[in-house]
Amino acid sequence: MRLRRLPLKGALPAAQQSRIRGGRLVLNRKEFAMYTQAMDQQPKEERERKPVRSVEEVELERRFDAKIDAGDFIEAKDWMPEHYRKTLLRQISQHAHSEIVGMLPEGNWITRAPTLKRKAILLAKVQDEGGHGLYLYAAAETLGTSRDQMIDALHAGKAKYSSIFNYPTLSWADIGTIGWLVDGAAIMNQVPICRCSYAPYARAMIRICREESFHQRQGFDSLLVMMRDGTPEQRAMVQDAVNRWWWPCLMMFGPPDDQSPNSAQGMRWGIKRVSNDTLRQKFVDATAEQAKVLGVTLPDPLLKWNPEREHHDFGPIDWAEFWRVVGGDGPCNRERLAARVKAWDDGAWVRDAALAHARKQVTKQEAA
Ligand code: BYC
Repeated sequence: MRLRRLPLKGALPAAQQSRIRGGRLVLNRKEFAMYTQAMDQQPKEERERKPVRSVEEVELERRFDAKIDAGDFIEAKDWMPEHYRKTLLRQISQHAHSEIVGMLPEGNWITRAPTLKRKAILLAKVQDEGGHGLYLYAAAETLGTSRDQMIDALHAGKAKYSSIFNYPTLSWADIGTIGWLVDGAAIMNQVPICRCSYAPYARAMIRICREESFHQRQGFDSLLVMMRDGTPEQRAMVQDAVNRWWWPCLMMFGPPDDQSPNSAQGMRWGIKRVSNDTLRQKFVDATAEQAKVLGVTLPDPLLKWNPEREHHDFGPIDWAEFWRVVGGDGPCNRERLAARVKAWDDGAWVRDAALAHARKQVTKQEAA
């Protein structure tokens, strides 16, 4: 079988470098560990120094830029600038962590779902989130960092995940509201990523978006049933949930465009197709109409259709709260991280058993 060395590293002897084997990436852990350590330990002035680039590298970058400009996809085996690789790794791994941590607030209500039908729907949805996390870890691994390294960064508090999952789920209506608003915001943000320039991420997003659309609809349906056929207490419960989730959902799209350090480059590379503020506005416009159908009020006295802009105006977002939550000081940050670390530790026996089974298979194959 033909082996092809990846053009990423040069620090190890050729025999120890990572390769593409039969179309699959075969990682050398030692190589990647060396690589990330080197990144972390460089002094600031060295990190900021523009690297000397060979003629070959300049030509590779020119070809890469031309591909991006033509709207072509970049595959894992293609040459890519180091900063493009790191930006994607940051975004995809954060996205994967969000899906996995996102299982927790809803998982909290599986045992308390009010009917068998709602329990089955919620179980399927939470399992879907787990699946999304796995597709995304797999997409991120094609960029040369192992899933273990990404999970370690999450558990060490070094990696981000979506701010929205640091809020508590206080009533059953929170589950419908997460489906309607959180998944609704997720779809708005994620549909453009189906056209992301990095093909493995775009492919994962196509599958994910199909499932997210079911998630959003089941949430809306659950709230509609309570609002139409429920008691006054149940309707009040829905309104209370919407009041608590509305503003954190608007924060999901990230900081305003003029305060978003990664947007310009992300857009240039076709990683991001639509800006944070544009997506937020689209979400407000869509949900303001859906709220009328549900019969709930969105908790913003300034929310109003503006015929000149042909969009809804809305009130100011509390960005200090957003940065507090992103910085680790939201209502549930500590609880969420502790739950993930515990799940990892409790699952050690499963990983050990899987490894023992794999070893047995190899021994059997070698003996045959
Ligand atoms: N929460 O320059 P910016 C789901 C960070 S899963 C936390 O605009 P960028 C679901 C940002 O990372 C939802 N951090 O960044 C799952 C950056 O920090 P670093 C997750 C945030 O990347 C289960 C800094 O702020 N979706 O929906 O250009 C059940 C400056 O921001 C947040 C995705 O991950 C936030 N909300 O744009 C139900 C989608 N916002 O990394 C639902 C993929 C910003 O420089 N990701 N930050 O230290 C994206 O589309 C983009 O990464 C973002 C941010 C729009 C989120």
